[in-house]
Amino acid sequence: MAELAQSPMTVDLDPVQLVAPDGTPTAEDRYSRELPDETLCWLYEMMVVTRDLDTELVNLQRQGELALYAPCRGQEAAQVGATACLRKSDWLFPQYRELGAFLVRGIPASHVGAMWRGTWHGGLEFIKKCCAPISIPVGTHALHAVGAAMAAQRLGEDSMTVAFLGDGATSEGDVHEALNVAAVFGAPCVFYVQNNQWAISVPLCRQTIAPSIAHKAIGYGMPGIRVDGNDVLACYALMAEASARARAGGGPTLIEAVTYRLGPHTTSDDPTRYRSRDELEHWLALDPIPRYRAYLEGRGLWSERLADRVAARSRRLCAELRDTLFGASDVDIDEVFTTVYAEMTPALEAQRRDLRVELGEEPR
Ligand SMILES: Cc1ncc(C[n+]2csc(CCOP(=O)(O)OP(=O)(O)O)c2C)c(N)n1
Ligand SMILES: [Mg+2]
Repeated sequence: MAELAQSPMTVDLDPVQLVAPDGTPTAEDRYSRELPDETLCWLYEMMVVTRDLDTELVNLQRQGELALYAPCRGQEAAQVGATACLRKSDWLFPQYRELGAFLVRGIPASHVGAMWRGTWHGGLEFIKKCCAPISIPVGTHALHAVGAAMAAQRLGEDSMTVAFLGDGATSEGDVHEALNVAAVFGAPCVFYVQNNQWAISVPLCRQTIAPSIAHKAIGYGMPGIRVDGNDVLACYALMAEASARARAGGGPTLIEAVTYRLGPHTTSDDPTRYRSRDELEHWLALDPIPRYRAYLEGRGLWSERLADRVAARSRRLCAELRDTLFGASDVDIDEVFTTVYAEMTPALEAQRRDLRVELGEEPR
């Protein structure tokens, strides 16, 4: 069990940045940018593919094919970087906006689509891909991530868990409890907060008046660090460090990835009602994809051939997404009732009958 934190903890307000917005390497020398060339190109590929599939999912919603969708445009670096450095046995506990993390983990976009279409209420290949179902109730999954981390600890496994949280989620009681218990028991869990500046229409300044979200780590007695969430290599490096610490028994870390949601909260939202054009312009100039492309160009790794290959893969994956979604059979509505308990309760039985009557499958 953890001792009381002895050394005074500090959190730097300046986010760690390895690649400047113009694509040049920064002077930061505490973390490495050195990855194999193919990994550097793969990170680019995953960010572009994430953006293209995200756009396709928005379009599918606009065409009436999905009930709702929460786009991740602008957060590709934060999601791809933080997931790409993990092992496949590390568990992901997503909020609901983590398309980039799912794709890096090898979960097809059609699984995400089926969830938002309402034709599948299962997880995202839960066990096979070590990925929990998305959590619409904000922040509740932070507790699950800590519980799973503590289970791994007790089983003597060397896996760790990641709780993907938003800035808004940090105001939830569940997240406080998760952070505290993780610190006390040294749980191998990383709390990865994508601070995208907004929780629907509530700005960060109405969420907290702490110097930063990462500063809250001090109160829990765990390391807290801010990273430029639009810098894929910085997100990779910080998660690599925090996950290695967790696996080695060094306990949890709170990472605040400073980023921006370029699109609406969900397809039901109109962000022009609550944020300014100037703010959007500011963040558009910090778009993670052109920045990383410029970095690859500087290293002689970007080529038209790479761009063409990535575009072709995106097109193929978008077509696959549409074909799989449209080709799927209708959902078996019984599953909603039969998969809750080992034996159905009388209340569920009654609800099932009501629904069947409403659908005209049983007489009134
Ligand atoms: C417990 C709970 N309270 C409120 C909501 C409504 N709600 C849905 S998303 C959201 C904002 C969450 O913001 P944040 O954690 O910053 O994540 P983001 O959407 O920005 O990725 C709210 C308040 C909810 N789903 N669950
Ligand atoms: Mg947010």
